[in-house]
Amino acid sequence: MKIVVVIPTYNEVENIGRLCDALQQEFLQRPDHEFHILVVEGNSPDGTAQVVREKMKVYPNVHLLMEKKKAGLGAAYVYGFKEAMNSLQADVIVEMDADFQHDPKDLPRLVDEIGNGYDYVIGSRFARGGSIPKEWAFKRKLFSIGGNMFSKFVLGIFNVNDFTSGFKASRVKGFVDHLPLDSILSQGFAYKIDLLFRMHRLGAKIKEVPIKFGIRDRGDSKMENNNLMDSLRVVMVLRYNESKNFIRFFFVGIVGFIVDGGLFNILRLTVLSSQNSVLVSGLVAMTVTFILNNYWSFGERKLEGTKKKAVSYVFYVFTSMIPIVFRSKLVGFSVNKFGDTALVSNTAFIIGIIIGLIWNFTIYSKIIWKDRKK
Ligand SMILES: Nc1nc2c(ncn2[C@@H]2O[C@H](COP(=O)(O)OP(=O)(O)OP(=O)(O)O)[C@@H](O)[C@H]2O)c(=O)[nH]1
Ligand SMILES: [Mg+2]
Repeated sequence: MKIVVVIPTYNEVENIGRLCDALQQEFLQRPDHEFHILVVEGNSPDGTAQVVREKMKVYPNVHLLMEKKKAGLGAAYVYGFKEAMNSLQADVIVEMDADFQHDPKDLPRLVDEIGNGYDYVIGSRFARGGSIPKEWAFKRKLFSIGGNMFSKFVLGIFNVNDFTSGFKASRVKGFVDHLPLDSILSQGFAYKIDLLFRMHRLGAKIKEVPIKFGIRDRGDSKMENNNLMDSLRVVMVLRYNESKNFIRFFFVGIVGFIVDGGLFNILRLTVLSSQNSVLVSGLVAMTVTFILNNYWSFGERKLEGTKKKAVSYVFYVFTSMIPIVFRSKLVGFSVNKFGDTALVSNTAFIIGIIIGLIWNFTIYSKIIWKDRKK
């Protein structure tokens, strides 16, 4: 396999040369693979690029990509990923820091797991056997551990413990080449959470390999103060995007309820009998929710064409009636079995509503407004 180790640098003059040397030693451990180093340089004023150029004379597998100016970690990686795929034709891309916090000796273990069939191998500080530096201030430890727990639960990815590790190996074919690199949610540190989430959604087989995350060897940290807030923002945006259809569907349901109830009473008090009012208001509410769902809740999967809309509408009305009939049967059954009390009938009613929500959302999102891109 062709493996490209992408290393972003900003003012790493004291580290990058030594890291290039150390990595070459590790490459020798896996002679079956072809290794390259791609340094993405943020136009450091300290002469980092010059050190890389010196190493390029010694090692033909070292490459330098110059950014016009420092634009953040996410931006540097996107630039590096594209170059690794397009110019270097990488099969595997490794992300790694320049400051020896990631031990070059761990590289073969990461690469081996790609060879074992995994698509996304994370050098994990929070897997059993991994660690963060004990020298870190309490606040940084807390943010790191807390942020990872938060990401795990909000994003619902339970087989990952380290969402912000910067030491990873990714398979290109079917995965990195499918990432929307031009629309990542953060130009900074939080790009990691976004890409991890997208790799997971692409169905990547993920493996965590424990690593001991060291302390920066030499030079100064480039950690941005807004990393934590930016990471929280990315997690929340990802969550919202995932749940957007459901949240909108839910609000459309409330609108439907208001239209149904309001119209029922208006008609009942004016032109129609109660029995007919309920039929008309029900149908109008269904039509309103169908239109709102089509243009808003599932707007990105809108139904096109009159025939398609008509057929879907009939199906919509039919399938949406099923939970209503079911709820009526459930209430009837419950009061017969447990007694006709307010508690029994309302509990059955609410259970019926919840089952109806799940039923309708499943039918709408999986059949009527099926996501054909997936
Ligand atoms: N090209 C580029 N590289 C960057 C940028 N920000 C950070 N880097 C590099 O990305 C890697 C990670 O940055 P670090 O400053 O080590 O961040 P960190 O590991 O979270 O923080 P420390 O524990 O303090 O080292 C290093 O190799 C940096 O030189 C950037 O904006 N552009
Ligand atoms: Mg570092």
